[in-house]
Amino acid sequence: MTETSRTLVLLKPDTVRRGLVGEVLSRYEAKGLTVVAMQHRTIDASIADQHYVEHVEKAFYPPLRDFVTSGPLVSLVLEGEHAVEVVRTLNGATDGRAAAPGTIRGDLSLSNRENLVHGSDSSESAAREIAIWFPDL
Ligand code: RTP
Ligand code: MG
Repeated sequence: MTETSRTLVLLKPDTVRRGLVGEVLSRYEAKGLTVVAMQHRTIDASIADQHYVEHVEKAFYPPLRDFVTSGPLVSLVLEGEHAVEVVRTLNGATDGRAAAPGTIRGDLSLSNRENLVHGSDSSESAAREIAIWFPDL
């Protein structure tokens, strides 16, 4: 039997501002992943700090926090075969300037910070992040 898993994805404020929500979402759906939860919201710093707990002490965090709280974003849970790894592959490398063509960041971002999307980096991270964004799921 095929095993399915879930991952937490953010379409960050640059995706919403640039009108790329449909473009990015369609790539996940076209790949075969299923949207099982989705919300459009603007977060405050405390949610950002919880989500990015591994980064809060890093030098790049203050501008990252300003960015992710700068306007509405779309949070979603995607489900499918190897969802965590598949989303990371579709997203591409962190820095849009270095990300491979064909990936979301490689095709659509020129930034190391405003890189359009977030995807959980492990199944443990996915469980932790889904509990933050969708506590009722
Ligand atoms: P994400 O968590 O958003 O899926 O991205 P990632 O795993 O590829 O990257 P990560 O290392 O977890 O960094 C989280 C987000 O912080 C911003 N960032 N800025 N040096 C910098 O200025 C820098 N490094 C990372 C990016 O928005 C990155 O996605
Ligand atoms: Mg990460």
